[in-house]
Amino acid sequence: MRTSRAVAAHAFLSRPRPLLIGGRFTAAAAGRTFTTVDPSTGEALAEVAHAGPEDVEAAVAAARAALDGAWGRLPAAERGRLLTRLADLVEEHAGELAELESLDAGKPISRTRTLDVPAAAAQFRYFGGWPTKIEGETIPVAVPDTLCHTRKEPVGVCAQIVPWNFPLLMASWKLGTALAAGCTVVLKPAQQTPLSTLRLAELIMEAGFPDGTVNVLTGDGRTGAALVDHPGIDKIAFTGSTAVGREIGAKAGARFQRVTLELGGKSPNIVLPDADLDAAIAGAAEGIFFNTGQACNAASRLYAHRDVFDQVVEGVRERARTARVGPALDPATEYGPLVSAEQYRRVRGHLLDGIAEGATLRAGEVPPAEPEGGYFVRPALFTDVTADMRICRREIFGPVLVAAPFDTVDEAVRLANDTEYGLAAGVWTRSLGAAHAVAARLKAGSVYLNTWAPGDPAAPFGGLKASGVGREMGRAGLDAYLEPKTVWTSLAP
Ligand code: TXE
Repeated sequence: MRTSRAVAAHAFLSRPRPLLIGGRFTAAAAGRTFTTVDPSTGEALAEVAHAGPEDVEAAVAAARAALDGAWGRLPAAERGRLLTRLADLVEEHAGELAELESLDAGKPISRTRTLDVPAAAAQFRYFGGWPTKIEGETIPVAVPDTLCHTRKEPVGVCAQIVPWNFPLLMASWKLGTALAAGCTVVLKPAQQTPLSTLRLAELIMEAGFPDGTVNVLTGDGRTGAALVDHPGIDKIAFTGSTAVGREIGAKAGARFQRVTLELGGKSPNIVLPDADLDAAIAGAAEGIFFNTGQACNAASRLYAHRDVFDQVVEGVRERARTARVGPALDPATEYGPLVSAEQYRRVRGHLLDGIAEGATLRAGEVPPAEPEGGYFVRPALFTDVTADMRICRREIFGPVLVAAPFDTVDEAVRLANDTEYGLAAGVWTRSLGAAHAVAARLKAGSVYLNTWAPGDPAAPFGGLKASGVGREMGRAGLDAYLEPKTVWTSLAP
């Protein structure tokens, strides 16, 4: 077991990690476990319970019992208090959570300390304010002697399936919203990165949430599929690949389950000729290389006006060349390894694809066929690309940028929108008018003007087309966990 330098996380890593079902930490019914690995070294980190169908059954039953019982009866103010308490606990244990996240996901400690963990706490704090503000409406109906009003009720038992690129943050996005709405949850972290969520599960119980309100099942896609297929699930919230999202969306549609899907992207970043080029270059590089490119809203396609193209490419190339790639626990590391050997092979395959298609690799390199220790891939940049190349169309989910010039704004907008995805898009320009005119024409759930990917729990996030269905965070995210019920009352004398 590799625990060196992870001081705060040491105790947590030294024991096998159980499931959370109905308020009890328990081994999987069938006794199965799996190993989670440190992507910075390729070495084993911890043994984790692998939930099977019996565990899914027990967790869904526990979530239903909590919904119909102690959790369902809590006043809204109490739900808010528990969420706020959880935010406090996440902050109190920030050092340990950051270490666990860095070890398990390969995310640089400088980022998990300043971004992932504080942002997770902020989710719970923001959503802790919502329960007492969830109000129905009085409807001015034309029916005589009649009162018509709506109640906003929780959707019910929710299956929440999260990926490995922001394990703690994605869990907190999903949990904060569901719990604020009064739902109960069975949460499944990704098999690559279960540890921070399992520590969060302990904090949830410490905060005082009633047994069964949140259940955590660790396991792989089979565990996720068993959860999705359980008839006791009222809503599914999924973040992951478009392929699995399509499958889940079809199943949910057939059963009339509520569903939100946050899927892949191939987001365009447009640099107009009047842009502040230093800012645009820094934003373009960080937009794709952040989290080693493993972000659904990564700025993976760069379109720069022909007049500034060479300068922008040179700036990004220099940034890629000097980027500090290293182990996650090294405080100097800017970009860590990819999350798994599988992701390493996938990204390597995309790099080979780009070269075979005739693109020019201007920065980065094809790593060895098999990882030597950690799963490191240096930031890469392709030019001489055409829109039909696979590296321009497929989500790579690694630190690989494709860059192409354009001559007119119309051409930039056409190139930007020429994708099956629609998650995010960016524009860099000093002209406020041009920024907003282009933003209005971009088919994306989020548009960033002279910035890339700021976020806030109050701001909705989600995609169009193959990037998903629905929004998370903010009021729009909360609405996805609420059902309006229309109540008619006769006031006839
Ligand atoms: O995703 P999966 P993978 C993209 C990215 C990446 C690719 C593959 O392009 O290279 O997907 O990653 C669970 N029913 N994104 O294979 O399989 C799984 O256990 C129910 C984009 O890791 O979709 C995990 O918890 N659940 C993305 C979660 O789904 C299933 C983030 C995601 O795994 C399941 C991650 C099934 N049949 C990958 N199969 C983003 N939008 O940010 C798997 N799972």
